[in-house]
Amino acid sequence: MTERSLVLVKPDGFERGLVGEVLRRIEAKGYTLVALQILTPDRDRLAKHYAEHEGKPFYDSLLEFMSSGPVAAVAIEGVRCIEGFRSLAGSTDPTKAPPGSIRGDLGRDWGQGSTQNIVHGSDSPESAARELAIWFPELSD
Ligand code: IDP
Ligand code: MG
Repeated sequence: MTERSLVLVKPDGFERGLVGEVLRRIEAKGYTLVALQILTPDRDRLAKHYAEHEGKPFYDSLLEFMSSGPVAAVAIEGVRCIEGFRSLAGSTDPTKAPPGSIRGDLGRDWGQGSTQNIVHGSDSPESAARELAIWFPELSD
């Protein structure tokens, strides 16, 4: 079934000029770009987006990192694109993410408090709906 997912090119990826490379991989995989916006997210938006991580040791540094500069927010579409983009992204820790994935090919540990791993991707249909409403309310019916 066709579904939508939220992808973010995080501040590290944006600063390194990797937005085009991430979009290239999404398009090469065959998913469609539905909406794209460049913005520096404020803490309110990030607190909603990362609500599940509130209280974890890395939460404050995560919000600090994510609000440190522009991100590219992208709504993508395709059959099983939620699962598919998670596969393109690779595992959370870029040191261990497999070569061939975005995080494995382009990411590394920079010794920062919050893991800088270039991209975010929704992890389930429920998360995708919740996150798309936060970043692209205009797409909701
Ligand atoms: P995901 O992005 O692969 O879905 P999550 O567990 O949802 O990973 O964590 C959200 C983000 O929080 C990660 O992408 C990473 O930037 C950061 N993060 C996760 N776990 C840690 C950690 O143990 N230390 C530092 N930062 C972390
Ligand atoms: Mg996650």
